[in-house]
Amino acid sequence: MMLLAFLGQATQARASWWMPPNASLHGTALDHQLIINLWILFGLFMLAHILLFAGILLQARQQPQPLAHSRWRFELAPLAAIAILFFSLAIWSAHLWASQRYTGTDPAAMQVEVVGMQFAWYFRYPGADAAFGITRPTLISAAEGNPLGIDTADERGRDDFVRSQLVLPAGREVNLRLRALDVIHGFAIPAMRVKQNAIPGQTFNIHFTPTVPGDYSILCTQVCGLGHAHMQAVVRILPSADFAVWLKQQKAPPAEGQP
Ligand SMILES: [Cu+2]
Repeated sequence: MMLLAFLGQATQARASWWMPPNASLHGTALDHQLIINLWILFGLFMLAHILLFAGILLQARQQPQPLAHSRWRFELAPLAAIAILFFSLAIWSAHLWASQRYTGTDPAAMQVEVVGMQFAWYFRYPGADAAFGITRPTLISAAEGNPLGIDTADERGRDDFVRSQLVLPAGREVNLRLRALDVIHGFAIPAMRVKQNAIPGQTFNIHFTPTVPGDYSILCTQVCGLGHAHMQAVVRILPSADFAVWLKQQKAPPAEGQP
């Protein structure tokens, strides 16, 4: 009965301690890789303990003998096998990660700039010209509705608009340009299986395809200061027709605090 009650509780708790359901195209492969890793590690853990207890029981019955030269083979072979296994897993996961970071983005991908600063995320859309305008640190003024310092003297920047909520269409690839204005922040959307640091002075690109419409949490995963725990935002994935309507409604200059 105790066990049943525990299993029941564990199933209920699963929603909070396991990852949220995947809502992106590449996430399926990542989840698959994680599950295989966990099963392999569980198998090795069990095997190691079976060998350990078998060794203890056998030792208790037999007189200890000096290590024979031929036993090296039995020790080196499993060691080599485990090394090959771990290297293969590492190469496989690095390959999956690189496909999100380093391979080229679809030319038709949405472009959005994500800027982290203590303690908020800002999302800049390039507007109708699909090009981001120049930003200048001296123009940064959240009070004047220009938190990223967009220079309106640059024609490309005039139709840029900045929002505090990320809105994306389902089924279309998006390329995020990640920047940080003050310290290192960690941009993470657990439901999209996306995670990448944003570092001042550098721009990182990360691309993915959201598949399931809905609202998902965006978190900061680097302790970036006292307000770190509150550095959260929402990504809203809309069906592509709804997204087109939303995009039409957006106008530069940015309206502060409007999704
Ligand atoms: Cu942060």
